[in-house]
Amino acid sequence: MRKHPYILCSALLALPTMATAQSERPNVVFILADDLGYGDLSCYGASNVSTPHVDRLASQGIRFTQAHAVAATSTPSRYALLTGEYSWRRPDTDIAAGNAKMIIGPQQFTMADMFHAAGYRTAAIGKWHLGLGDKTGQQDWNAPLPCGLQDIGFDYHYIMAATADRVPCVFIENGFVANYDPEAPIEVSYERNFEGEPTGKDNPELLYNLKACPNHGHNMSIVNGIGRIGYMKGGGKALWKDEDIADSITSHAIRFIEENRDEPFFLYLCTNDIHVPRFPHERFRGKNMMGLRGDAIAQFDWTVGQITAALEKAGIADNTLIVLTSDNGPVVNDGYEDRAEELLQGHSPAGPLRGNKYSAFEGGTRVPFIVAWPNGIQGGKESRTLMSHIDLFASFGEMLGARIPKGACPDSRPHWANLMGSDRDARPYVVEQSLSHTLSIRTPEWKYIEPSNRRAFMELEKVETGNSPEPQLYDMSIEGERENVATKHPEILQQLQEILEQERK
Ligand code: NG6
Ligand code: CA
Repeated sequence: MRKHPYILCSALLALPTMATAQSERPNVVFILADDLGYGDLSCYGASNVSTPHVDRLASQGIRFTQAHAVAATSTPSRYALLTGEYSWRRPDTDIAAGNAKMIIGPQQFTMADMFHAAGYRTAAIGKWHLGLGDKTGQQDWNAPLPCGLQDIGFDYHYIMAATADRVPCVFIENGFVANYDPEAPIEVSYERNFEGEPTGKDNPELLYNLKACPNHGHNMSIVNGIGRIGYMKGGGKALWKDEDIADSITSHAIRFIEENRDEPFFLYLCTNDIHVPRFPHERFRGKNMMGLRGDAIAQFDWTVGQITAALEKAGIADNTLIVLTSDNGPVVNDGYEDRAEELLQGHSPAGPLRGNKYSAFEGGTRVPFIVAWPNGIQGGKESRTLMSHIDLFASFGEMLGARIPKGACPDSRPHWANLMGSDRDARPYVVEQSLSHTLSIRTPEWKYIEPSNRRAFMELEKVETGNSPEPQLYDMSIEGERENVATKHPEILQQLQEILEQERK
């Protein structure tokens, strides 16, 4: 499992000026929300929902307004974050099925490997969505999986294989189904149903918790009165209840914090909130004016409050660095009849940005991004520095003084000082990837979206994809990407096209 024995960590020699002294190295808690939009938190302008715990974190740290996920959907966004390699370089990083094999190979050096090599205890808790096992569709869910997170640097994991709307609907703990029920062996298929098992399509009367939208993929197996993508059989007492997912994730994260209070740790904590199916615990359900989507935001905020309280209780809050962000932009209707759209009541999930999850427009990838670290950062700041998740790997490496093997995290650049609030030597541009692999180059002033013949609008989700057969150029001093100025500024268009061409090489 220790793949790179030659990497000596703490090598303060590697980056002597930036590396933090070993004794002061912070714990790192990386909180990755799912589908949480740029406008979904009160500290980013939301008013129909209140997020006091996140707001407090922002007031103690830095709130970034120009930070970007690499991609506008989950799997590629997470792949790039953990490997420091742009997802669009690899053809197999699109939204993964629940029975996809491990997308990050055991030979790849990940962000978790780096922390592990630096003497940190490492854990992944919550949504995974990067595949498990060594062969797609061939996993035996009734035995330990042959290839897993232990092979890419995580000492501990308690994860959902994919998303809550995809089977298998069980948690995996250290390579094996948690609460495994030997009376109910698990079978999973993304091709055909198992004989005698009801589906949302044929048995809509069994969808007692949430109905799926007609003509959407959420009409296959039914678990906990909710239709899913994919088919599964069995599971018994191991099956999750959607209303308890946030509690399970949070309690496992707290336990990891308590158990590791005395040594440095890296906790990669990915919430299920606020992805569909949105079905939070009854403590939250029915409480927000926007219905389930608002309730899920409140539940996300609760998780953040629980984590910060656990750090305080363990006496390690001051030397714990928290990064809070989202894997991609927001979507309102993502395939369940949860009334999210009709109940928005003026709320704009992407704030002032155009586009949503899936889009090449800013709403697809510009995400909330908060960094707090009482020992290292003076709070209450806002940063307009251009940032990308792609740089977190190398930036943490810079903080650790880590030695990174040749070829690892090829697209990640060290920008630790920017994370700490300085605006000097910032990234000149970020690359953004949409659902349909349309790439954009965004500088502080401009945004170029490459031409694409793919669809311009997603009907059910009501999402503008940003695709157009024409090259698009937007002046980013005006929020909203409304006027394509490509023909007015051919020289800028050409510059950005050249940058993209270079990056592609
Ligand atoms: C899409 C699903 C959507 C959601 C998304 C993944 C359909 C029509 N839509 O394919 O509901 O599950 O995948 O979201 O099936 S993500 O945030 O994990 O990328
Ligand atoms: Ca997502």
